[in-house]
This record gives sequence, C-alpha cells and structure tokens, in this order.
Amino acid sequence: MIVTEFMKDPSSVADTRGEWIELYNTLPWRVNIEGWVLADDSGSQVVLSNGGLGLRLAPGQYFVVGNSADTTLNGSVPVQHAYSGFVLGNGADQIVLQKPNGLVVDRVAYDDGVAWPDLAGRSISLTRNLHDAFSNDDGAQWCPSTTSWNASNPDTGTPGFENELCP
Ligand SMILES: [Ca+2]
Ligand SMILES: [Ca+2]
Ligand SMILES: [Ca+2]
Repeated sequence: MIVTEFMKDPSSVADTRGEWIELYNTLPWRVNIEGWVLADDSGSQVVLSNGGLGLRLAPGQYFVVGNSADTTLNGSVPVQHAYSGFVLGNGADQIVLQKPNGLVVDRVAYDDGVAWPDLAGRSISLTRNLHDAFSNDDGAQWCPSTTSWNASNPDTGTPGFENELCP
C-alpha cells in the first residue's frame, strides 16, 4: 500500500475541504486498511475508521481519502473515505501510512518546492511506471499533474485513476 498522489494545496476550494491523498494497493491480494493511521512527523495523526465495515482495496486499486467526501464542497473529488484532523502542509510535510500496530507501510516526505513539485491547484503525482514505496521517496519521480478530473474544476489530478507518466 503506497501513496501515489496528493493534493496539498487546492485552488478551487479551501484546503479544509479540498485536500486529498490517493493510495494504491501494490499487493496481489485484497487489503483492509480500516484502523490504519495517517500521520506526520510532528505528531498529527488520524485513524482511518469506518465503523468496522472495512476499507478494502482490491489488488491494483486506487483509493482516495480526503478531508471531505462531499463533492459539492470538495471540488468534485471522488473521495471514498473522509477523515478529519489531518492537514497537508502547503510547504514541507510528511504523509506516513501506518498499520494499527505502528508499522510504517509507506512514507512520503515532501519539501517546499526544492526537490518536489509545488504548484497550487495541481496535485503531486507519482509517475505511473514507478509505483513502489521506495521510488516514491524521491521527489524527482513525482510531477505536477496536468489533467482535470472534473470539467467544473480547473484544478488538476487523477484522484482514483491511473497517474500520468511524468515527463
Ligand atoms: Ca494544505
Ligand atoms: Ca515511501
Ligand atoms: Ca491518480
């Protein structure tokens, strides 16, 4: 399970409604991420909770989590699971995905536009042909997305769908 794309700084709606993170199941079996944790290095964290119903990803499936699942408020992002209390800093920040026992499954630590893309309104997208937990440590393997996911929203990204191939 890895992070493949994220919107840290949406332009069309407020950050408090329009941030999202795309996860991707790299494993050849189904994975239930209910109870897993999103965290950063400064102690902020949120448990992905679905009331015991599970949050299951099939092999090769993308799954979008974000701070609002209301498409009338979040810029028409197809958020499959909403969390609250976890913020993606617009400068440098981290996205750490952990199992309930604290085991770190993936970690992405982005910077403020030095080695990482940093453009408002454009998601940061891992190149399509390198979907693994090591490649996504390297800002050079990410690029600002260029395609829109919804005609009503000028922001770009592919939430829930295959990423672009970075140039
Ligand atoms: Ca933000
Ligand atoms: Ca990683
Ligand atoms: Ca995508």
